[in-house]
Amino acid sequence: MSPTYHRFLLLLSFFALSLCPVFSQSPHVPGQLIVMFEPGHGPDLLPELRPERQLSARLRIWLMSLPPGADEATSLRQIRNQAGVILAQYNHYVQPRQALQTVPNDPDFGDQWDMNNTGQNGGLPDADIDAPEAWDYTTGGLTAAGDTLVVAVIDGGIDLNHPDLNLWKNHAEIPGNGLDDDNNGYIDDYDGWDAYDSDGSLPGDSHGTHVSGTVSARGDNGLGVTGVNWHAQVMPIAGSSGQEAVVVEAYAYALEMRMRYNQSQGAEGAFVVATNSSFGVDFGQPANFPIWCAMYDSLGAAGILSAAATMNNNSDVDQTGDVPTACASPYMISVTNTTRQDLRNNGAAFGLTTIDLGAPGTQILSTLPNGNFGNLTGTSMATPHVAGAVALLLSYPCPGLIQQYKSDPAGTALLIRDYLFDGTDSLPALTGSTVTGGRLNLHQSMLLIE
Ligand SMILES: [Ca+2]
Ligand SMILES: [Ca+2]
Ligand SMILES: [Ca+2]
Ligand SMILES: [Ca+2]
Repeated sequence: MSPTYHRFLLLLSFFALSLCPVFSQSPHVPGQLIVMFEPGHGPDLLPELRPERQLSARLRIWLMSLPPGADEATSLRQIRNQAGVILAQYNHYVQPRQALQTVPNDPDFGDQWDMNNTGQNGGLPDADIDAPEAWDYTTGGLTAAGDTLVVAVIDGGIDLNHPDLNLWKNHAEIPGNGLDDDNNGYIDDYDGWDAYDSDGSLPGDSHGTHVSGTVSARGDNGLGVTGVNWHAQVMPIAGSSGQEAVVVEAYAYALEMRMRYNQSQGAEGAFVVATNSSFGVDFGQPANFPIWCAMYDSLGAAGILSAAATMNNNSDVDQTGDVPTACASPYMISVTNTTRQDLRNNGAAFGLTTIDLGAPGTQILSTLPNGNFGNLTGTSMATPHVAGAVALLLSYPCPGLIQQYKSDPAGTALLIRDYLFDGTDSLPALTGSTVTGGRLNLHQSMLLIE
């Protein structure tokens, strides 16, 4: 990341401070203020307030009470402007965050170390993405403005009948009648799109079923596992291997649906906020794949971030190249694979300038065909945590965030990416070998929105 670009991101973060005014007034003790005075000053400076007690003699901090009936906001503003006062604020209620963790009732959740690592099976406690802490704020599904969040999973196919998956459907399309009912250029695209055969009939696939469950298996439904999102919808698009032409057609479907949503204010298309690609061309050189790499900029311009799995071999992508994870687009987030000990899986690639962050990808429990559940390992399993995280952050109950996202989809997508990067847990195993030096942490990224 260039220094200029980093400054740009910092600037975006600064503006983001005002995105969530609803949350700027947390619950507080009525009529009480905490005031920090300059040296040589104290409660005498504010004779209309009653000093309750001194909280720090060294820092000159006092708990004070306003006179009965005083308007809190007006008083606070005046006191903040008073000479001799350094800081003044409400006396907010504070809750023990640990006790608030939102844990779903899915029976296999205890084996999902990626979401909540308790040290099960020899893991390192807290080597996880802090999902229960993040779910205190939102469990995904809708934006603050009521948009249904959709993640396009481009893979080999999917089990369309798995009872633990949240699957998107194109309700404007009538399946199987040979007509393009919604006039979007795709015939019978009711379940998604199959870019292998250019039709709406999706093949089954264990890899795609597993990846989709990590994005958004149904949470708290008493069955199986839970995804990063409990309710967001997966748009399955088949087209993760074979020829590059298939991959381009696959991405183009996700882009078309989001562009239609943007241009119709949500009346048409789908609110695709992220794509997931757990495939690629090992050691591919981006210069030879200009159209594939440029798809990420086109998707980004529409507001879509794309999570991409890097190679499953112990290589430095900065040196060797890889497609897509060496593509230059800022809207493509490249992901490597971490273990339950917070180490980089030694069969996963890295790169100080090319691979952005790590996410859990080793022995990940998720959905498998025919209603099954099971473990898989690979960068493929790491990446959907990031794609799911994009949708989870956009479900944060902040009207300002979603307003900004709709008025500036591309800029706000980069802001979300910045939250993901800045919220990572720094790990020795990733420092110096990835852009962020860290592993995804949903909760810390969510706190950056506030
Ligand atoms: Ca944790
Ligand atoms: Ca159609
Ligand atoms: Ca049709
Ligand atoms: Ca479930």
